[in-house]
Amino acid sequence: MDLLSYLRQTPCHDELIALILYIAHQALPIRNAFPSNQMAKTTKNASGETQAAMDVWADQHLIDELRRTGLVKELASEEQDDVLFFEEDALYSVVMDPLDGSSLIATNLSVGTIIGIYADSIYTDSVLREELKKGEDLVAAFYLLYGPMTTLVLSVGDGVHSFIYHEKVGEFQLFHENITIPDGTQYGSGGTRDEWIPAHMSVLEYFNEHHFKVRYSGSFVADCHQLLTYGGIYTYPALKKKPKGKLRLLFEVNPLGYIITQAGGAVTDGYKDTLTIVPTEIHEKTPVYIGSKGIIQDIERIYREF
Ligand code: AFP
Repeated sequence: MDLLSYLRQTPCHDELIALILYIAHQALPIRNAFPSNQMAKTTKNASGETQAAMDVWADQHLIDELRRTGLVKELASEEQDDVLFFEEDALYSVVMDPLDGSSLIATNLSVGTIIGIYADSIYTDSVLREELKKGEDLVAAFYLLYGPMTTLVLSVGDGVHSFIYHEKVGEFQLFHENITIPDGTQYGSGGTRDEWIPAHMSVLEYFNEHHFKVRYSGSFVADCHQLLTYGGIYTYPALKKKPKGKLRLLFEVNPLGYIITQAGGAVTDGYKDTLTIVPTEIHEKTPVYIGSKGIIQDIERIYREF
């Protein structure tokens, strides 16, 4: 079954279907742009990080394409300082990390594009534009993973399904239906030992006691993707000097949190489900533990002791 046939079986509005398909089909131009965009840039993004040429290329490409569709009301990108306002009457708004895992571009390891879609606006009130929506308000989230295969993993609120791009037919075909995340015994942690807070050290002790092995690539989207197969945990915790960690709530943690939760997993900042956080600004960061539900429950129990 191809992506369009799958989406037509869901209650998704026609405009949402068109938007998902349109973004999905940007996978090919993005993939094709890697060879000529290998160098690092001197520019910095809204979080103060040096951008890779591919970050800038993918960001501009998706901005231009999404503006052109007429299907997007507001677009917030990890690479842009502010929300972009497109079509006032459009039914959906998009949050995106155009290229996640940019430090891996030069190594040819897997990176991806992360997309979250809200009905109407990114804000709870599209006129006042004061309060931003929570992750649990997303109506769809998906990512494109540029690995040995081009994979799309999607949830529109009815479980998680993966699709593989078949170049000969120019279509995404269903690969795995109703993916559920197993328990697993692997973890990957961002940050360094000297930066970790005591609660996180206790979590790592728990991983050691349970004989977890390490899997951490430097690409959040790729590491979450392997969680869907093997289970376990990805974490970028609060650090001593960075209490909110590194990952962006709107662009990274919420879309992946939505997908992993739909697959029967869970996501937490150590104390609460990050999908319930009301963001105070678009580039807000949050500590994150994401993956198998039982392990997340144990992690929250460990955090309650601190
Ligand atoms: P970007 O490539 O979008 O900047 O994201 C990179 C990232 O947020 C996430 O994908 C990685 O897991 C994490 O950073 C890696 O950070 P470290 O290099 O500090 O381990």
